[in-house]
Amino acid sequence: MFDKILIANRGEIALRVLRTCKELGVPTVAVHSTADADAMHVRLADESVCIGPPTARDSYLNIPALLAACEITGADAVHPGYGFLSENARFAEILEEHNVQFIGPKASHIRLMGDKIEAKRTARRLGIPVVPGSEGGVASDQEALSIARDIGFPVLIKAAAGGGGRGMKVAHSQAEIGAALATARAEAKAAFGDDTVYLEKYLARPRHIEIQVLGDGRGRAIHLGERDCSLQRRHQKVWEEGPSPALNAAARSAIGETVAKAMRELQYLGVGTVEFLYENGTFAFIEMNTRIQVEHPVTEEITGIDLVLEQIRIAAGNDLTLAQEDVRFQGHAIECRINAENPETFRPSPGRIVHYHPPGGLGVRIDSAVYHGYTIPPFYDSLVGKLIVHGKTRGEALMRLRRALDEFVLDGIETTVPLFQALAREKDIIDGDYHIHWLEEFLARTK
Ligand code: MV4
Repeated sequence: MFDKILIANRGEIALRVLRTCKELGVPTVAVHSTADADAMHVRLADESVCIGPPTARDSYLNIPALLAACEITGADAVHPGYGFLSENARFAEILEEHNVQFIGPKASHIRLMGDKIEAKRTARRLGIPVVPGSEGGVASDQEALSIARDIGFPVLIKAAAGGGGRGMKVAHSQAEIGAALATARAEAKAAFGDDTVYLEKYLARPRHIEIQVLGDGRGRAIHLGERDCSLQRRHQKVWEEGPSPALNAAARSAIGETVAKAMRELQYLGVGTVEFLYENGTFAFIEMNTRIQVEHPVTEEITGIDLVLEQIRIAAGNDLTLAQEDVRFQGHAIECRINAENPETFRPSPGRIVHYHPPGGLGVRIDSAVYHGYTIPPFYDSLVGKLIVHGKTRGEALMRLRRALDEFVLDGIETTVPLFQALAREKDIIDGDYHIHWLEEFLARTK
């Protein structure tokens, strides 16, 4: 096991990693910007190092400062959390060059999945169903048109360096394809410095279902079921749950086994999430994330497996000891991302928290780093905490969610709690009848 783990992150995920380190008995180092001197992760870590000014580029993304912090404290491993440097292959390599273990996948796999064309090519080669479209990048209007005629309109142009929805353009007909291609290319060039684009069949109202995987880098890999993350706004997930209301046990193990087999072949190491669009009973791969995700507690609640513990054990060179048969899915979990935002306009609402009393009781988990009197700084994302409920059935989880939300006291700032109180009482949500555009349509009609 590692001698000391440095956590290159802040907020609730820094705390989440700290908790597992404490359970493992591994000493921890927190890093923080000058804006985060009062943060909970700094208080709970064994040691802390200030790594720079508030701007993330100068602190949480500052690789030389992080290396210096490892050197000063003697940390022999770094957990990157999510966001920041978590999917930076170069960071993983640099740590390795300095004999510090990156707690995450092999740099080659991070790089592979960062290129959306290569990721899709790999998925296809490994037998994972993909969205119909171009084999690689599209070079010309003629090529795009020819593929679009083959697969049928509408089509979607995506950036190879993209992901997260930036630089996507829909073309509904032949007449729109030239402009869509030009706009997508220009946006991709501006955003990522790479104008490579590819083309896919546009799926109108799919669900977003992602499969959690775990591999040891030596050919053992399992799946931990799925999360349904269809409820999102502007590509920000809002509500995630598992199992998906759209799948039965047979569909789950079929797609799960397909993905696990692919990860064995790839010799994937660490945790990963394989993202699909799901429409008319069909899965179509879009992307793979090579980090621990915000919504990982949904999987932890339904499997009882500590994903951060597995990440650390595997990064330390241990074999995967969990077999697929050991994974038993129990009940249903729902996560709500509570943001410091106006629940109607979604305008950020940083500031001081006065009166904080989070809900508790059976089946209620709060992953948050805020406390009574804490001031949320304006420099980072607006996640205040995650409320995760678990129940024997989806109905019980929903009942518990309504109860927990009504119990929540978090004053001094605006939060999205009222949005979740409304969602947990909506018929379509109660019926599990939603897709990736449902939330934005709901917000437009209740405005
Ligand atoms: C799509 C799609 C429809 N058809 N691909 C958006 C983010 C990026 N990760 C992939 N995205 C989409 N790709 C095809 N072929 C619709 C989306 C999409 C979406 C996907 C998942 C969750 C929310 C979304 C919201 C809008 C569009």
